[in-house]
Amino acid sequence: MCSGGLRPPDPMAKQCSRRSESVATVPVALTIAGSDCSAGAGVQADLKTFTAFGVYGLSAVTCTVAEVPREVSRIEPVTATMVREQIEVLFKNFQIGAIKTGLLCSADIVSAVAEALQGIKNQAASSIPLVVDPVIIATSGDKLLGPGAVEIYKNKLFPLATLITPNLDEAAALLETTIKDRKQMEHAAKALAKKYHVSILLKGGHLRCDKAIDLFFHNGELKEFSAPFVRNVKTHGTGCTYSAAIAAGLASGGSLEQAVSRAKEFVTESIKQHFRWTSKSGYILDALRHSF
Ligand code: PXL
Repeated sequence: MCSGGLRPPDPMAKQCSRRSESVATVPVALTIAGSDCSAGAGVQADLKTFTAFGVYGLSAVTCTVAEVPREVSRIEPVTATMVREQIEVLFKNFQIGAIKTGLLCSADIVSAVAEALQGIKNQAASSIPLVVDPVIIATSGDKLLGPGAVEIYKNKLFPLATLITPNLDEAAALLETTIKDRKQMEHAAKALAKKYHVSILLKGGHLRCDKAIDLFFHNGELKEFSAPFVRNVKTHGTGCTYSAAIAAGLASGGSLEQAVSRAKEFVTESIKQHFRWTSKSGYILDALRHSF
């Protein structure tokens, strides 16, 4: 039976109009990194961080890592062609405000990422900030990067970076030296900035003093970011979280210094408020709580 013009209001129509009124545009950031199945590091940590900053996170996965916080059991790379395709399809479609790289796994993948980002840079009117976290060794001590990859970082990826965020071991490996105290940290941060013409955030957490001291060398000036060292937390993924938080700050339009400062607060809080479980074999499993 046809009821003519006396149809009841369509509830879906109301919902749709309400939805379209509240459509929001948020900043977008991209992580190019590995997948950590225990979700404390890698792409999983990065996406949680982007979300905590109110940034929409995209990901290009470089490898799959089977691991738990204290042990890496297996790493398998994605093909370099597939990594490149993920990056290119995302750039063709999204307005990406900042990029970070994490674990890139092999020399071939570092090279593919650098070539893809160089191609995008050549096409774009302005360059997109790039934070490079040069992940070489896991917190557990496991080697994460294949042979020859460090050379490709130096020659192809660092020249595209806005900021490089090594920890002490990574900076020491890049400079082929050792870094044991605050003074040597300062030398290393300046030496890396000079060598690669880029800003440096050297993370000193591994010095294990009362404070977690990071040195930021930017535009010829050295600035210290420090926070009380949080003891007895056996977590991993702090480096991933830190660089993702910086990328989120940059995607949101902040300056590099503002982004680093806020990221340091975020990492410190995320460690302080960590989660804890006991594994089936009796080990403690800690994980960052990605929040302010
Ligand atoms: O924390 C370094 C790191 C980065 N990326 C992935 C990892 C790890 C540590 O294990 O698995 C994917």
